[in-house]
Amino acid sequence: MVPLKQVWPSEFAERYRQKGYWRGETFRRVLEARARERGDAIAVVGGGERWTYADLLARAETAAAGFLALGLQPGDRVVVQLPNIPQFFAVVFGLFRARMIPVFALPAHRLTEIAHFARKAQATAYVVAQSHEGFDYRELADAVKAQVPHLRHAVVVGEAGHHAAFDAFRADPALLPVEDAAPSDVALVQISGGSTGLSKLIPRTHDDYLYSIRASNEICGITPESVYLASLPVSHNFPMSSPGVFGAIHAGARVVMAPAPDPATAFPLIEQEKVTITGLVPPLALLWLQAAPKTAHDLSSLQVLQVGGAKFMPEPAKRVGSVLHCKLQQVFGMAEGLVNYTRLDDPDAVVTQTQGRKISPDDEVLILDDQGNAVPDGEPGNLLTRGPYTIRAYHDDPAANARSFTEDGFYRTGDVVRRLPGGYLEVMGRATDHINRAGEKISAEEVEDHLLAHPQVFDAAVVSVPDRFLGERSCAFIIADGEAPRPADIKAWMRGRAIAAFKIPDQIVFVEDFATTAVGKISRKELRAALRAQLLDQEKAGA
Ligand code: AMP
Ligand code: DBH
Repeated sequence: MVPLKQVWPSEFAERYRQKGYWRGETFRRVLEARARERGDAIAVVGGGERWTYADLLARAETAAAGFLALGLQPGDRVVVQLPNIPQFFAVVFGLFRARMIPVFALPAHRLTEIAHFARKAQATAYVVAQSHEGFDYRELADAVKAQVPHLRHAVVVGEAGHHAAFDAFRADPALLPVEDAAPSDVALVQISGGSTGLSKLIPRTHDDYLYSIRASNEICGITPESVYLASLPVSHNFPMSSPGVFGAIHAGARVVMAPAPDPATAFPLIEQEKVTITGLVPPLALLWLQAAPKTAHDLSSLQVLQVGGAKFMPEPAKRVGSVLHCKLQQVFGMAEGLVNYTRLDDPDAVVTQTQGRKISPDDEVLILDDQGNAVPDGEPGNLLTRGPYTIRAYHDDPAANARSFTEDGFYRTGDVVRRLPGGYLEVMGRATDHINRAGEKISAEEVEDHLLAHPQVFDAAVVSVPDRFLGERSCAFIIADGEAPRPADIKAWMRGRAIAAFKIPDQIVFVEDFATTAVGKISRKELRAALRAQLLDQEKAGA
């Protein structure tokens, strides 16, 4: 079994500890401390439930006992795929209490992705909600168990059917481990959007993740009086940790779980719960800007709207203040680590035109040309980084690690940025071929690989195309093998591959050949670029 770890060279680890970034905190101790200090304060609201910090601790301990009673062991990995419901926190803090490691999947993931995460993490259990947005996760759990033999247990929040019922877990203090995890242990596993091939696993330690959360709280002004609305799916790194729901819990503040991020769901919650801060991806921010002037709901409690995950354009950015009567904060982060924020007291021009600056004085940021030389300030270049909360390696993936990390431990983000005065970054684009569809990262290669499995597909290239609403959409160029199927049939067939719906191409264009590749020496990367340029030219000519 490949051990799950994340290690910084000792001279770095020592420095990060000595500077007080890594404080020896663990998630278990954070919750225990909050329950001691603020036991009666409301921690989590959602789905008709209101849990105090004392309730949350008790529920986490019950969950921990339940997982252990199933026969799971400390150190086990557990794939967690839950929508924004309060039980998310009972499950996750329960796993922390039992010294088990959550692997976070998004609600949109399906069999292909879940089986991949479960295999890669050698997970022994899978936690789902009975259903969400019309999809039955219990059936998915059956399918995952059938494919992944070491995944022995599925635990269901709600009606469990023949699976283990989370609601039937019983407290049993005798089962709980006495010893806590070490702060340098892996606390949880995030999933990378993945620029090449399948998603990679990102192991984050208590030390590094809690540092990024604590520092984010300071930058974002989170206090015990804050109310954070989880609008985006909480399993995503942004609403989880920048500062997100864990930031709120670290501060002893309140988390409100929105079952969906649309204005019709979120606005009443903002009014009822006096929400002070939330985070959105740009397309949702556009929807909120459209809906806010017409709403009857009182949004005046909202102090900060964070926007991140994909580039927020300056024009809509300028409207946030006057339309939503709150501050905009741009957030440019990645599950691998580095997070940049505009600061709450920055001038408007900085907030609307940059994606912020790094959290930590010890975040090392390099902007290099393709030869590896530093570019002058103001010029675009490839962003590389290392620091006290940026990973040094993906889990069990030597090929990806060789590609993604330099020998001296810098992570190649794949983003093209330029440095502005004060160390602020502007995201200009990216060097890799993933598609950033409304903040969901899609690997072109992964989608091409699915398309190539279709009997009538001879070759396929998937590219990103600018989209007014999504920011980017995906377009698949396909050379048919014989008669071309209808695009709708290709899409229906893709759905049958049991993958997240956001990976199904938005647009499908059949072509006779990839003319530019006739010589066969051009790279797929150049092919994608050529096809993309061709499409944009055609659209321009047609417009
Ligand atoms: P992931 O590695 O899947 O966590 O996705 C992180 C990537 O999302 C970054 O490397 C950027 O490409 C993109 N991203 C995140 N936030 C922003 C932002 N505010 N502006 C532009 N791109 C962003
Ligand atoms: O897109 C991201 O992955 C992201 C965006 C903003 C992120 O991981 C984060 C903040 O922490």
